[in-house]
Amino acid sequence: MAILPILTVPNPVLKQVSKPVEVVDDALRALMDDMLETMYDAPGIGLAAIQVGVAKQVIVMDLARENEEKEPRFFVNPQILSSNDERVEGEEGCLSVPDVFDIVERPSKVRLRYLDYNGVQVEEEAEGLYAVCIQHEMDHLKGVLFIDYLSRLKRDRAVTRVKKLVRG
Ligand code: GNR
Ligand code: NI
Repeated sequence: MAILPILTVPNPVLKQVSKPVEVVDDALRALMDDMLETMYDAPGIGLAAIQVGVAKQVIVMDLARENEEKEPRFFVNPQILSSNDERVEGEEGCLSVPDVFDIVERPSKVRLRYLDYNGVQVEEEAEGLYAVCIQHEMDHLKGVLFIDYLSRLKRDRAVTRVKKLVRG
């Protein structure tokens, strides 16, 4: 297991579109294990492979609170089958845009299909924080960041702030 460096804006790699995974094998599980360790270390509740520079459709997530038992989730080649017409506003942050938080509006529920850690296909409904997080992560797979939904002024300010933060 290893903690991998997390890319931050304005790294152009974050804009890349991730490719579907062909097989869920031990090499992919090793990547997912490293991503999970990296996410816990950050700490964050989700991480897409592109955030560690790998353009594959892979996401890890754990929505358990600090005092709860860990509940790691793994998503390979996730698809949104349908989403609710209802929209909810939630405050989002991103490990690739550290220290920036803002409100994003998204569908309140989504129906998902993905392969799990063992390559088994799963279909399920996500709502609440799960729905917000999976949509945030799936945006990463398309090269989209939550700041892309903000005004240009807010986005530019966010990038400037992160550049300064990262330089120290
Ligand atoms: O840790 C994270 N928290 C978070 C909070 C609200 C909405 C989405 C997220 S995901 C984020 C980690 C991250 O950047 N994943 O891509
Ligand atoms: Ni993110």
